[in-house]
Amino acid sequence: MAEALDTNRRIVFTGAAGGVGTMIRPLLAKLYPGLVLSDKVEPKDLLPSETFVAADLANPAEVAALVKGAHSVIHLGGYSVEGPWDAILQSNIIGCYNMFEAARVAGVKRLIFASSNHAVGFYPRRRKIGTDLTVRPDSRYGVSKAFGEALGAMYSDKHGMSVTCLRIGNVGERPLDVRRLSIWISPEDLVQLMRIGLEHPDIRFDIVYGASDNAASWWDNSRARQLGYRPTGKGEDHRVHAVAEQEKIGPDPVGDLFQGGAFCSLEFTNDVKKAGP
Ligand code: 15L
Repeated sequence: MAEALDTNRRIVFTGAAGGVGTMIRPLLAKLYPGLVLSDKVEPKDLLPSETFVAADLANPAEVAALVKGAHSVIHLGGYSVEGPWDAILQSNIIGCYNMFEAARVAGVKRLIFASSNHAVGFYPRRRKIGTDLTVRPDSRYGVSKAFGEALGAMYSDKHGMSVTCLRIGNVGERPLDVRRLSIWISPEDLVQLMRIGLEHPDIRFDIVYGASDNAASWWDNSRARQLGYRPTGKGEDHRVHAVAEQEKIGPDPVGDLFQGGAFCSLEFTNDVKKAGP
Protein backbone atom coordinates (compact mmCIF):
# COMPACT_ATOMS: atom_id res chain seq x y z
CA MET A 1 0.00 0.00 0.00
CA ALA A 2 1.26 3.50 -0.75
CA GLU A 3 2.46 5.36 2.32
CA ALA A 4 0.00 8.07 3.50
CA LEU A 5 1.31 11.56 2.81
CA ASP A 6 1.81 13.75 5.88
CA THR A 7 2.98 17.15 4.67
CA ASN A 8 3.86 18.17 8.26
CA ARG A 9 6.59 15.56 8.53
CA ARG A 10 10.12 16.87 9.06
CA ILE A 11 11.84 17.44 5.71
CA VAL A 12 15.41 18.69 5.93
CA PHE A 13 16.48 20.97 3.09
CA THR A 14 20.25 21.59 2.85
CA GLY A 15 21.82 24.37 0.81
CA ALA A 16 18.84 26.58 1.63
CA ALA A 17 20.91 29.79 1.60
CA GLY A 18 22.45 29.14 -1.86
CA GLY A 19 21.25 30.50 -5.20
CA VAL A 20 18.93 27.60 -6.06
CA GLY A 21 17.86 27.16 -2.43
CA THR A 22 16.78 30.78 -2.25
CA MET A 23 14.72 30.45 -5.46
CA ILE A 24 12.79 27.37 -4.40
CA ARG A 25 12.45 27.93 -0.63
CA PRO A 26 9.09 29.70 -0.82
CA LEU A 27 7.68 27.12 -3.26
CA LEU A 28 8.64 24.21 -1.00
CA ALA A 29 7.43 25.95 2.16
CA LYS A 30 3.92 26.23 0.68
CA LEU A 31 3.84 22.47 0.04
CA TYR A 32 5.60 21.20 3.15
CA PRO A 33 4.98 23.08 6.41
CA GLY A 34 7.43 20.75 8.20
CA LEU A 35 10.37 21.99 6.11
CA VAL A 36 13.60 22.58 8.05
CA LEU A 37 16.11 24.80 6.25
CA SER A 38 19.80 24.25 6.68
CA ASP A 39 23.08 25.72 5.51
CA LYS A 40 26.38 26.74 7.06
CA VAL A 41 25.10 30.26 7.68
CA GLU A 42 21.52 31.41 8.26
CA PRO A 43 19.96 33.22 5.27
CA LYS A 44 19.57 36.97 5.92
CA ASP A 45 15.92 37.00 4.83
CA LEU A 46 14.69 34.17 7.08
CA LEU A 47 10.97 34.58 7.83
CA PRO A 48 9.58 34.11 11.36
CA SER A 49 7.59 31.16 9.97
CA GLU A 50 10.74 29.38 8.73
CA THR A 51 12.77 26.91 10.79
CA PHE A 52 16.54 26.99 10.34
CA VAL A 53 19.28 24.71 11.70
CA ALA A 54 22.93 25.56 10.89
CA ALA A 55 25.13 22.61 9.93
CA ASP A 56 28.50 22.12 8.28
CA LEU A 57 28.20 19.06 6.04
CA ALA A 58 31.83 18.14 6.71
CA ASN A 59 31.01 17.74 10.42
CA PRO A 60 29.29 14.36 11.01
CA ALA A 61 27.93 15.31 14.46
CA GLU A 62 26.25 18.43 13.09
CA VAL A 63 24.73 16.48 10.18
CA ALA A 64 23.48 13.77 12.56
CA ALA A 65 21.80 16.38 14.78
CA LEU A 66 20.22 17.99 11.72
CA VAL A 67 18.57 14.85 10.34
CA LYS A 68 17.44 13.39 13.70
CA GLY A 69 13.69 12.78 13.47
CA ALA A 70 13.52 13.64 9.77
CA HIS A 71 11.32 11.69 7.39
CA SER A 72 13.03 12.98 4.23
CA VAL A 73 16.00 15.01 3.09
CA ILE A 74 16.43 17.29 0.09
CA HIS A 75 20.20 17.52 -0.23
CA LEU A 76 21.21 20.55 -2.23
CA GLY A 77 24.07 21.58 0.05
CA GLY A 78 27.72 21.56 -0.95
CA TYR A 79 30.05 23.22 -3.44
CA SER A 80 28.03 24.13 -6.54
CA VAL A 81 30.70 24.78 -9.18
CA GLU A 82 34.21 23.58 -10.04
CA GLY A 83 36.62 24.29 -7.20
CA PRO A 84 39.88 23.29 -5.53
CA TRP A 85 40.10 19.60 -4.59
CA ASP A 86 40.01 20.23 -0.85
CA ALA A 87 36.80 22.27 -1.09
CA ILE A 88 35.11 19.61 -3.23
CA LEU A 89 36.42 16.86 -0.97
CA GLN A 90 35.10 18.42 2.25
CA SER A 91 31.71 19.63 0.98
CA ASN A 92 30.72 17.19 -1.75
CA ILE A 93 32.54 13.94 -1.00
CA ILE A 94 32.84 13.84 2.80
CA GLY A 95 29.77 16.05 3.21
CA CYS A 96 27.63 13.87 0.95
CA TYR A 97 28.77 10.70 2.70
CA ASN A 98 28.03 12.28 6.09
CA MET A 99 24.53 13.10 4.89
CA PHE A 100 23.68 9.63 3.54
CA GLU A 101 25.14 7.91 6.59
CA ALA A 102 23.40 10.22 9.09
CA ALA A 103 20.15 9.72 7.15
CA ARG A 104 20.51 5.94 7.36
CA VAL A 105 21.19 6.05 11.11
CA ALA A 106 18.22 8.39 11.65
CA GLY A 107 15.89 6.12 9.65
CA VAL A 108 15.25 8.72 6.93
CA LYS A 109 12.93 7.20 4.33
CA ARG A 110 13.59 9.36 1.28
CA LEU A 111 16.51 11.38 0.04
CA ILE A 112 16.54 13.70 -2.96
CA PHE A 113 20.10 14.32 -4.12
CA ALA A 114 20.91 17.35 -6.24
CA SER A 115 23.24 15.87 -8.82
CA SER A 116 24.32 17.81 -11.88
CA ASN A 117 24.65 17.65 -15.65
CA HIS A 118 28.39 17.91 -15.00
CA ALA A 119 28.42 14.21 -14.00
CA VAL A 120 27.98 13.56 -17.74
CA GLY A 121 29.43 16.82 -19.10
CA PHE A 122 31.84 15.21 -21.58
CA TYR A 123 29.04 13.70 -23.68
CA PRO A 124 28.98 15.54 -26.98
CA ARG A 125 26.12 17.93 -27.66
CA ARG A 126 25.18 16.03 -30.85
CA ARG A 127 24.28 12.96 -28.79
CA LYS A 128 20.99 12.46 -26.94
CA ILE A 129 21.59 10.67 -23.65
CA GLY A 130 19.47 8.93 -21.05
CA THR A 131 20.52 8.14 -17.49
CA ASP A 132 21.50 4.51 -18.01
CA LEU A 133 25.05 5.09 -19.23
CA THR A 134 28.60 5.54 -17.97
CA VAL A 135 29.22 8.84 -16.25
CA ARG A 136 31.67 11.19 -18.02
CA PRO A 137 32.34 13.97 -15.48
CA ASP A 138 33.81 17.20 -16.79
CA SER A 139 35.37 18.46 -13.53
CA ARG A 140 36.20 17.56 -9.94
CA TYR A 141 32.74 18.93 -9.19
CA GLY A 142 31.21 16.56 -11.77
CA VAL A 143 33.10 13.64 -10.23
CA SER A 144 31.67 14.55 -6.80
CA LYS A 145 28.16 14.47 -8.27
CA ALA A 146 28.79 11.04 -9.81
CA PHE A 147 30.02 9.96 -6.36
CA GLY A 148 26.78 11.20 -4.79
CA GLU A 149 24.73 9.25 -7.34
CA ALA A 150 26.76 6.11 -6.55
CA LEU A 151 26.25 6.62 -2.81
CA GLY A 152 22.52 6.96 -3.49
CA ALA A 153 22.44 3.64 -5.34
CA MET A 154 24.31 1.93 -2.50
CA TYR A 155 22.07 3.31 0.27
CA SER A 156 19.02 2.33 -1.75
CA ASP A 157 20.15 -1.22 -2.56
CA LYS A 158 21.77 -1.97 0.77
CA HIS A 159 19.52 -0.11 3.19
CA GLY A 160 16.22 0.35 1.36
CA MET A 161 16.34 4.16 1.33
CA SER A 162 14.26 5.71 -1.46
CA VAL A 163 16.74 7.87 -3.39
CA THR A 164 16.05 10.23 -6.27
CA CYS A 165 19.01 11.86 -8.01
CA LEU A 166 18.16 14.99 -9.95
CA ARG A 167 20.80 15.62 -12.62
CA ILE A 168 20.10 19.31 -12.67
CA GLY A 169 20.85 21.47 -15.70
CA ASN A 170 20.68 25.16 -14.89
CA VAL A 171 17.99 26.60 -12.61
CA GLY A 172 16.69 30.11 -13.18
CA GLU A 173 13.91 32.31 -14.42
CA ARG A 174 15.11 31.81 -18.02
CA PRO A 175 18.00 30.20 -19.97
CA LEU A 176 21.14 32.34 -19.70
CA ASP A 177 22.71 31.45 -23.07
CA VAL A 178 22.41 29.01 -25.99
CA ARG A 179 23.77 26.03 -24.02
CA ARG A 180 21.20 26.62 -21.31
CA LEU A 181 18.37 26.42 -23.91
CA SER A 182 19.07 22.68 -23.81
CA ILE A 183 19.45 22.24 -20.04
CA TRP A 184 17.38 24.98 -18.37
CA ILE A 185 14.89 24.22 -15.62
CA SER A 186 12.46 26.64 -14.02
CA PRO A 187 12.24 26.73 -10.20
CA GLU A 188 8.63 25.47 -10.44
CA ASP A 189 9.63 22.44 -12.53
CA LEU A 190 12.49 21.65 -10.15
CA VAL A 191 10.05 21.64 -7.24
CA GLN A 192 7.74 19.37 -9.23
CA LEU A 193 10.60 16.84 -9.53
CA MET A 194 11.39 17.14 -5.82
CA ARG A 195 7.75 16.44 -5.05
CA ILE A 196 7.94 13.27 -7.11
CA GLY A 197 11.02 12.21 -5.15
CA LEU A 198 9.31 12.94 -1.84
CA GLU A 199 5.97 11.36 -2.64
CA HIS A 200 6.02 8.84 -5.49
CA PRO A 201 5.36 5.35 -4.10
CA ASP A 202 7.48 3.47 -6.67
CA ILE A 203 10.87 5.13 -6.20
CA ARG A 204 13.69 2.92 -4.95
CA PHE A 205 16.60 4.48 -6.81
CA ASP A 206 16.16 6.77 -9.78
CA ILE A 207 18.18 9.29 -11.72
CA VAL A 208 16.22 11.86 -13.71
CA TYR A 209 17.27 15.00 -15.55
CA GLY A 210 16.41 18.29 -13.92
CA ALA A 211 15.28 20.03 -17.09
CA SER A 212 12.15 21.84 -18.24
CA ASP A 213 10.36 21.03 -21.50
CA ASN A 214 13.21 22.20 -23.77
CA ALA A 215 12.88 21.55 -27.51
CA ALA A 216 16.70 21.71 -27.78
CA SER A 217 17.23 19.15 -25.01
CA TRP A 218 20.12 16.64 -25.17
CA TRP A 219 18.44 14.38 -22.63
CA ASP A 220 15.94 11.57 -22.75
CA ASN A 221 13.89 12.22 -19.61
CA SER A 222 11.32 9.49 -20.17
CA ARG A 223 11.74 8.05 -16.66
CA ALA A 224 10.75 11.41 -15.16
CA ARG A 225 7.67 11.50 -17.40
CA GLN A 226 6.81 7.95 -16.39
CA LEU A 227 6.88 9.12 -12.76
CA GLY A 228 4.38 11.85 -13.63
CA TYR A 229 6.66 14.81 -14.40
CA ARG A 230 4.89 17.38 -16.55
CA PRO A 231 7.24 20.35 -16.92
CA THR A 232 5.66 23.68 -17.83
CA GLY A 233 8.79 25.72 -18.64
CA LYS A 234 9.86 25.86 -22.29
CA GLY A 235 13.40 26.99 -23.06
CA GLU A 236 12.43 27.99 -26.60
CA ASP A 237 10.19 30.79 -25.25
CA HIS A 238 13.43 32.55 -24.30
CA ARG A 239 15.54 31.88 -27.41
CA VAL A 240 15.94 35.53 -28.45
CA HIS A 241 17.30 36.47 -25.02
CA ALA A 242 19.60 33.41 -24.89
CA VAL A 243 21.08 34.09 -28.34
CA ALA A 244 21.71 37.75 -27.49
CA GLU A 245 23.51 36.74 -24.29
CA GLN A 246 25.55 34.11 -26.17
CA GLU A 247 26.89 36.78 -28.53
CA LYS A 248 28.42 38.57 -25.54
CA ILE A 249 30.22 35.37 -24.44
CA GLY A 250 31.86 34.40 -27.73
CA PRO A 251 33.13 30.98 -28.84
CA ASP A 252 34.77 28.30 -26.68
CA PRO A 253 36.45 25.73 -29.00
CA VAL A 254 36.33 22.96 -26.39
CA GLY A 255 33.27 23.80 -24.31
CA ASP A 256 31.01 24.40 -27.32
CA LEU A 257 31.37 20.73 -28.36
CA PHE A 258 30.33 19.18 -25.08
CA GLN A 259 27.24 19.27 -22.90
CA GLY A 260 29.16 20.55 -19.86
CA GLY A 261 30.28 23.71 -21.71
CA ALA A 262 32.89 25.82 -19.91
CA PHE A 263 33.39 23.16 -17.21
CA CYS A 264 34.96 21.00 -19.97
CA SER A 265 37.38 23.67 -21.16
CA LEU A 266 38.57 24.56 -17.65
CA GLU A 267 42.13 23.22 -17.17
CA PHE A 268 41.75 21.20 -20.42
CA THR A 269 45.05 19.82 -21.78
CA ASN A 270 43.84 17.02 -24.08
CA ASP A 271 43.43 16.93 -27.83
CA VAL A 272 39.77 17.79 -28.32
CA LYS A 273 39.32 14.89 -30.77
CA LYS A 274 40.27 12.47 -28.02
CA ALA A 275 37.88 13.80 -25.37
CA GLY A 276 34.46 12.37 -24.58
CA PRO A 277 32.90 9.08 -25.69
C1 15L B 1 25.75 23.28 -12.18
O1 15L B 1 25.77 22.14 -11.75
C2 15L B 1 26.09 24.43 -11.31
O2 15L B 1 25.68 24.22 -9.97
C3 15L B 1 25.53 25.73 -11.81
O3 15L B 1 26.19 26.77 -11.13
C4 15L B 1 25.70 25.86 -13.33
O4 15L B 1 27.05 25.98 -13.64
C5 15L B 1 25.08 24.67 -14.02
O5 15L B 1 25.59 23.47 -13.52
C6 15L B 1 25.26 24.69 -15.55
O6 15L B 1 25.77 23.71 -16.10
O7 15L B 1 24.86 25.66 -16.17
